[in-house]
Amino acid sequence: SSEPVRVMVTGAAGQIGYALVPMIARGILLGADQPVILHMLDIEPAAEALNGVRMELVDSAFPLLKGVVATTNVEEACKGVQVAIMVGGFPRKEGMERKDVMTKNVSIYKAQASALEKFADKDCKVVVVANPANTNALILKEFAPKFPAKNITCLTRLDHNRALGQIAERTGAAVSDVKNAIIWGNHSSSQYPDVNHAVVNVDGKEVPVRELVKDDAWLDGEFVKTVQQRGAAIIKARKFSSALSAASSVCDHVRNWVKGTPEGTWVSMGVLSDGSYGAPKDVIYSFPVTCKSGEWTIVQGLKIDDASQKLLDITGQELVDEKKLAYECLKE
Ligand code: NAX
Repeated sequence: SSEPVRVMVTGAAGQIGYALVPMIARGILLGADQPVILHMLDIEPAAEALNGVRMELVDSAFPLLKGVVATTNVEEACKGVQVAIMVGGFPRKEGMERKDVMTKNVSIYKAQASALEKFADKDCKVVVVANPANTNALILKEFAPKFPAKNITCLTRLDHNRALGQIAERTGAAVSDVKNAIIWGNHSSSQYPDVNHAVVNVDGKEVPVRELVKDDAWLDGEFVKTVQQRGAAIIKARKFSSALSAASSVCDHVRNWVKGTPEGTWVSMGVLSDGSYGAPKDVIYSFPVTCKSGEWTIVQGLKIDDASQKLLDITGQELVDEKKLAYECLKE
């Protein structure tokens, strides 16, 4: 069988970590025939909990799991990793301003950028989950200049999957028959979940979602809001933020990136913007992408109507503002 792939999960003692590491060890991330070695990082106050997760991984006797590194040392955690899933961060607590969260997290990502650059595999693929996900990813890119910029992405696949799920519920289709929704921009409530190119497979024929649903007011209104606000709805219902859906979407993101997307299907990923569709350059912006041979490519040539373009611009501007704020935070 093939050599094990080293996969790092930061914040591994947290909620998403607890849902994610067993998925990785079961082959959901890289395939049922790909052995893995897990590198789990967390901070000192969570060291005991992290060791508990390590013990449970041992107890699960996962056949694909060839080793576990559980550490609070970021350099040790990064050593030789080929996939880095950055979940670790400082959560927003009640009463905290956006700027306070930003200050805490961008300094974490600045520090981890150097460790990744020095110790990770030269072609390591990185996905940032921790919020503000796009801007944390941008900070990683900026402070790891020797790292290939195309290898640094952020997770908007959960939002993408939420959009597919909503369309499936509304149309009664199986979610596996729904594809090509798009999440544009920031993983925040300014994101634009766009169904204008989404299709549903009905008896072997791809039918545009708009034709099938026949309710533009719902598609442009409640659907968009539901996807944008789904995170908050989960917190309200569960008293904790999304964890299993976030973990599952991380696996979808990395698996499609490494193993490719099916012909005719695209997915949403936060990637370094080249200005496609009028998005601001040099921010991490969520686009529709296809993946092949371990590389993502932004889907080109989609027709964007005026109303949509305005929404693409708004979420883009928010990313420009966040970038500016991040640099102000780093100066302080
Ligand atoms: P938790 O607070 O349960 O876990 C975070 C873990 O990170 C903790 O164990 C903490 O000790 C650790 N940590 C803090 N600083 C660290 C550092 N410097 N190095 C390594 N580890 C560190 O949060 P959880 O619910 O797991 O969520 C994790 C992050 O994902 C949050 O920032 C959250 O906002 C973000 N999310 C992003 C989503 C996305 O789609 N992009 C969706 C889910 C989630 O809300």
